[in-house]
Amino acid sequence: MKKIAYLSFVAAISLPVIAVAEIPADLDTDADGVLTIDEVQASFPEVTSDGFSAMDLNADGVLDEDEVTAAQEAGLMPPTES
Ligand SMILES: [Ca+2]
Ligand SMILES: [Ca+2]
Repeated sequence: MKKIAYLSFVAAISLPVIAVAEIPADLDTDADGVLTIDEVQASFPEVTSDGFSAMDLNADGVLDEDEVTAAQEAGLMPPTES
């Protein structure tokens, strides 16, 4: 039973649909669904390029909603009001 519950949990968190979109509209000024460093720094000037790189887990130069969520949970980006 325990293993089945675990697999169900993994399946659940693997479905993007389950995740609430966490890209705040007031940060994503061009509304493309990801945050560039310029968009992040517009709201959080204290975020450095090194800090941005730390948040950009897949190093594609932008933060998607998973990376924003992870960054906020890790305290790298201040939580935003929605
Ligand atoms: Ca954007
Ligand atoms: Ca990224």
